[in-house]
Amino acid sequence: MISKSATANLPAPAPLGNDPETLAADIITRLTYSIGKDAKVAKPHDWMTATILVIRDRVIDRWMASTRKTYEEGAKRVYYLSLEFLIGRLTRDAVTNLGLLEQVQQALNSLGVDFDAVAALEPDAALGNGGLGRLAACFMESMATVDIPAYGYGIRYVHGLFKQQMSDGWQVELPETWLSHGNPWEFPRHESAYEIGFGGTVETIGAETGEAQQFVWKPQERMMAVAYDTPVVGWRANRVNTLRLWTAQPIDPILLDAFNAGDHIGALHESNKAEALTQVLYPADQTPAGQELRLRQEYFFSSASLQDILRRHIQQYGDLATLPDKVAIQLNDTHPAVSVAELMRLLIDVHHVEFDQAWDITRATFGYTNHTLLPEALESWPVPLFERLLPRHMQLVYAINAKVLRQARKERGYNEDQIRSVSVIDEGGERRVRMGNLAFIGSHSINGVSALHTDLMKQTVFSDLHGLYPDRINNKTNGITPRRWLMQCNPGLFSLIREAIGDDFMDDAEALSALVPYATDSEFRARFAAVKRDNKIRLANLVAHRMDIKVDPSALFDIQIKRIHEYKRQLLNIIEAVALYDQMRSHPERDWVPRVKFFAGKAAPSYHNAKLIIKLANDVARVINSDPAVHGLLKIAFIPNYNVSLAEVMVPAADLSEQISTAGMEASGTGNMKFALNGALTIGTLDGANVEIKQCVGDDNIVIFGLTASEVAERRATGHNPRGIIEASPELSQALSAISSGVFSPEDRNRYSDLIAGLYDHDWFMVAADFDAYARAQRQVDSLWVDEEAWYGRTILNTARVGWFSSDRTIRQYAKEIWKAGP
Ligand code: B1N
Repeated sequence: MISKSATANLPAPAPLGNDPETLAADIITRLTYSIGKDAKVAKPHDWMTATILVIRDRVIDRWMASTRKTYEEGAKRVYYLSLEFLIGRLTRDAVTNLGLLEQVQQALNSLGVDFDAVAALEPDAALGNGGLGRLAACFMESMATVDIPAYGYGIRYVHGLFKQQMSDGWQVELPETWLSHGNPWEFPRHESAYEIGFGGTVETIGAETGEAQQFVWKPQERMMAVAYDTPVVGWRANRVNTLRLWTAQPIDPILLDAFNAGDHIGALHESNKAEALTQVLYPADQTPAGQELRLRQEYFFSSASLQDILRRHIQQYGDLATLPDKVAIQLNDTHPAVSVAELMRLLIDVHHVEFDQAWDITRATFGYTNHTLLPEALESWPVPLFERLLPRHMQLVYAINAKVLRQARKERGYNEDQIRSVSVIDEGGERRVRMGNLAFIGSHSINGVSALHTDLMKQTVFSDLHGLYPDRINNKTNGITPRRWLMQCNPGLFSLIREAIGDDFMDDAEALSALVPYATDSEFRARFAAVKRDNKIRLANLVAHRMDIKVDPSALFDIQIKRIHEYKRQLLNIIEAVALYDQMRSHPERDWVPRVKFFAGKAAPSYHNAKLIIKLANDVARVINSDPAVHGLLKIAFIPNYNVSLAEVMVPAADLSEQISTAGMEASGTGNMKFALNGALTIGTLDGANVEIKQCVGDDNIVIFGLTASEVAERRATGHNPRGIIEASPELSQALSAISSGVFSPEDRNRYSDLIAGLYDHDWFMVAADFDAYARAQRQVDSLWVDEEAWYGRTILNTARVGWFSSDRTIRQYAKEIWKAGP
């Protein structure tokens, strides 16, 4: 044991040099003494690990200083609870934010090693499915940038999102193993471990004696949550925050009694069960994943995080009454919503706070962000399951619910329909616990992620809760970090902008507006076009190498990258490609604009239609790409295994960004922001943040089409006749009959008949309803494209006017309006 007096006079760590020579020497030192490799035989992975360790060392002083400062100032801490953090690679991010990119590049050069090659070896940490997880990652970087003392809490999945392979055009899922070479960015914290329980019974004490009753949960199963910390470096490294991910471990790695009795496998049962909990990320993005393991993951990370938060608070302040003054906890969707009941349990059962006070503390501490209104994505758990795993939480949920319903009846005069809608328990059919309602009533702030989405929240799923608590719902339009999504992914554009308008935009993305006058400067337009061309050549090389598809970089690059989902309407895009192909073949004499349609994205493994849409894209690509009749004027490429790193190559190469969801269904979108920032025009519906992007870039610099959210709602309510619409559109009918009759699937002519029949019968996603408008909008894009000068004028205005969509702005709004934290 090291005593306090012995630690008082310890020397400070030796200062670290940041010049290329010192960095090079340190890399060699790490290679030798941390990895145990001679530079002469070191493998590329060894260089990567040594480089990361050297960069990591440069982060640590700032990290410790940030932690110390928060403590000394008694500053409020923000905790972002999320089941997903789609962080991607960290090295380029850290080195850019430290301002050491050039020095590290030179250091490695002097050792005969290429930084880009080393950086490319880092596995892409895919601890998330899509936009929700990537938003959490952008927020982490922005919270460090705008100097908010923040912790991200999540799960350290051993297997992140599956690897997507194409087998004869079908998606096949393979396990992803990002930790197989170790993870030099993380620090295991075996001392930060908490016990997590499941199941068992609740005992009541004090019932007979007339004293205040106490409840003691006796879980049947117990395991440990152990922390792994990753530093998150903010821009210019002013602050370094912590991403703390939990891993499950057994309390007893091996059951000695069973082992000694000869049951060597049974002795490992508990151990295996604990470890299974944090093995894999659920690959269901907005598709139901209602298994018990998911609820276990949710409770596991919520409980560990709350225990950690309370320990830190009590250690510094000694008293839980001050919790809301010093702690803000943001629930990233309903995945951590069981935290509401867990905080109540910890306050009441463990810290002996009285119920009403515990409820006040809870509501004042939590904020809840809703990311979707899709009914199938709104989490709810069968009451019997919830009760079996979390018996004490079930009691608390009933008690909280009773309190809210009493208030709704008494103070607001709610009728029985309204009571049914605000209740945490869904009583229609099998009784279920609604996690959205629990998160809502347990939070002082409920936010949507775009202006339209927030309005729809008030009007639809939460209308009666909104009536009960009219000041709680607010909007925080999403954002993206301009460090990763401009400076790092598009160095050519970054330098061009810097040369033109100076450095201000590096600290304030809205200063990009200084580019507006350059939109009419023909020399600047030409240079902007040249940067775009270089980025397109890079993407063209990628598809040539990876897929053996040849594309012409002077063609219009039209890109749709996101999860594959019917509401996102990749199908609309593919059908339009088929219709265009028909037209090109029937009218070879016309001046067709050369186009490459790129797709990438993963489908939930259980989502049949989404997987079929991937196969269709590949089938259509095969036919069109090899048809000499179109003279290469139309090409299609579905690039496998979409991830953050692939997005970093595709986004800067886009001329056209496809944001074509059925209006009212995409809560915000964030890809739309990345493309606009990198100088692409958007073709899109008035959905999610597209509405606000349009307001920023101006109507002439975006191509909007299709039904509005209220028109969609009205058609769904009054009945929609897709068959009539299809029959009235010769282009659409022809494309649909080609697909459903097997023109693209001669080996299985009925492959798409059900998919297409769905469009004739109900067309829930308004593909038929929006087709003509979409096809017209695409031809309008063609006509804009041919006026090259004007095209680049418009794209420059996109870059210039979307600085507002920086996640720094979003985070400042959360900090000021929800968390009451930060400078
Ligand atoms: O969250 C993003 C938004 O930009 C997107 O529009 C929205 O679709 C996305 C269950 C989700 N909403 N809901 C999810 C993810 C995983 C899961 O298991 C739901 N993802 C979104 C950021 O606000």
